Amino acid sequence: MEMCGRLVVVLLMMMVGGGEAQLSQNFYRFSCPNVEAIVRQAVSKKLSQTFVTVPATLRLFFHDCFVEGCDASIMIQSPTGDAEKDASDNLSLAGDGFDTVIKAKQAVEATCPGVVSCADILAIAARDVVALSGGASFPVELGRRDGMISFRWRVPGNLPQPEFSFNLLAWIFRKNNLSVSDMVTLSGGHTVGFSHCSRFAKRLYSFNATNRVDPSLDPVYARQLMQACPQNMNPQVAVNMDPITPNAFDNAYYRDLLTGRGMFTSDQVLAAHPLSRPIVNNFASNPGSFSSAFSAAMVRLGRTGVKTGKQGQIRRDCTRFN
Ligand code: HEM
Ligand SMILES: *[C@@H]1O[C@H](CO)[C@@H](O)[C@H](O)[C@H]1NC(C)=O
Ligand SMILES: *[C@@H]1O[C@H](CO)[C@@H](O)[C@H](O)[C@H]1NC(C)=O
Ligand SMILES: CC(=O)N[C@H]1CO[C@H](CO)[C@@H](O)[C@@H]1O
Repeated sequence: MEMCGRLVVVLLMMMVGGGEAQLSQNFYRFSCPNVEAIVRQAVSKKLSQTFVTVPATLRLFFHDCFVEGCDASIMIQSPTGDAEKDASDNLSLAGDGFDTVIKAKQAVEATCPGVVSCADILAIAARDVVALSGGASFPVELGRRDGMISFRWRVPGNLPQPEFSFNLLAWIFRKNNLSVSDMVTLSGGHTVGFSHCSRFAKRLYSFNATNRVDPSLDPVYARQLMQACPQNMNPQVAVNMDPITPNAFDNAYYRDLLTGRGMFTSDQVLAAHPLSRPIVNNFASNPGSFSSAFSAAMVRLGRTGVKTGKQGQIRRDCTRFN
């Protein structure tokens, strides 16, 4: 009887497990076999127009995944301005990331209408921009469905902030099933792209009661940043986050951290904390281990809160629910 009960439980668990659709690398092999080539072509074309395609698309993927899961909820445009993309955290999401996904979706729809989700197109595009700017390429998992929820009020608290402590950062990544190691690795995304001065000005001008300038900043770098970002600057001004090789997806970000040139507190704490410092040291001197770790961490990021099977929908227009 006892044995029988256990068997039923095991069988039930197997059925539930088996019924739960999973992401897979060849999800569209019959329904849209060329999807990856089509997306890549659209991404390459966009990249040939502007490099911003790279950081904009990568950051868009990260913000999408951390709010409601990787379900293209970030893409929704609301006539009343209350969608996820309208949250203040998204104010600085570059339009070129949205445009990349919209263009890629149009190209995919022309060949395989109504089959490929916007969430998957964003995941493929994020993989492609990394590879096209000198980073590693990796097989991307597919089969995500597009979400039905996108509200600006659901963003606060889900995205990490540049002034966050190590523990707060680690907690917010943990919530998304990502480890400290994944967090250090994915933060390497800051090897490309820009930050607006307002996101780190406090470190230059009003750090705390004893230090006007954040003492963890290299003093020469701090002076350069003050020149680029004078007090009362134009809020549109943005600076490269990786001062060494801003347009290459390489491991320079980690060398920046070791020399006090992390842009945000959230970057610099990774070089200071005993749990992350060894990882930073390894990536700084070992580009190959950064590349392979980044590929694996992107795959894990891409599994965050995904909808599969009959959940959600395949949006026809990424910016609107069907
Ligand atoms: C660890 C916590 C993180 C924090 C606190 C953080 C915060 C920020 C902030 C404040 C900016 C500047 C936005 C602006 O002023 O325009 C930024 C830019 C960026 N972030 Fe992060 N980020 C984090 C992790 C990540 C991750 C995991 C990725 C992707 C793997 C990523 C990719 C980017 C990219 C590519 C940019 C440049 C965007 C552009 O140039 O358009 N970030 N981040
Ligand atoms: C200011 O920051 C420094 C460096 O992080 C720290 O040692 C010091 O205790 C802080 N002072 C105050 C008043 O918070
Ligand atoms: C984290 O993993 C657990 C167990 O697999 C899963 O139930 C949960 O939905 C995941 N959370 C996210 C945000 O993906
Ligand atoms: C790119 C984009 O849609 N940014 C929006 C982010 O949110 C602010 C409001 O908080 C909008 O004004 C931006 O247009």
